[in-house]
Amino acid sequence: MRIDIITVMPELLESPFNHSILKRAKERGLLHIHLHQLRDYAINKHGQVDDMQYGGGAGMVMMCEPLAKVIEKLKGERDYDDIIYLTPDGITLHQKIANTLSLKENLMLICGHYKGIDQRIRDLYVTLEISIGDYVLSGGELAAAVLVDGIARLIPGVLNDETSALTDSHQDGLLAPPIYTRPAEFQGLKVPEVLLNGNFKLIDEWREMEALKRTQERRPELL
Ligand code: 6GU
Repeated sequence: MRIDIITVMPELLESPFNHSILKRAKERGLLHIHLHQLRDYAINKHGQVDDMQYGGGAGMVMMCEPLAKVIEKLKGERDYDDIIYLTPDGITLHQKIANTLSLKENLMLICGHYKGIDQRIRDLYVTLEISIGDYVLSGGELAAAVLVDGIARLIPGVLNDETSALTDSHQDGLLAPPIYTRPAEFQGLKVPEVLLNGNFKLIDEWREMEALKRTQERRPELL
């Protein structure tokens, strides 16, 4: 999968993709991330990419021309499955969306800043608008990092134990059950007996029950 990210702050996105699973995905050639500095497509030599909004009001708007220029350039080089704008008024990111996007070949991500981008770029180019939750971030970069992480770990071959994504919270519509490792007793708290006896049928049943219980307690609307 190739992901092109358009941003005025590429430095903010360099580190998140160079650790752990995403790093491995890149090293295995399963994920290619390309950062594009929007200011390289600015309307003048001052690197201007934003302007005041029509109708008045506080906050700058990211202008059409620089965005159109970089989007057109990239579109001329390959076909994109989706051009995604990260925005708090998009659809809320959900595991199903991550699953779907993990099967794509080429994605383009646009990170907004200030008040956001000119509506005409959304009308002309954007095919999917995603928010990562009902709260406000100061830009789309951290949301893009969240989205890329959520997608990349689902690309076939990225996770070492192929089944491990299947038991994540949310993958089967339930929260994950409690998990334990050594020691068998810590500060008086014992690992549940069922996990120690090697009866995998019982263990599966226990995990299923605990997942249901946890979901019922914390996120009943998921059931
Ligand atoms: Cl995608 N962008 C910004 N700026 N804030 C957000 C968001 C995105 N998702 C939730 N809050």
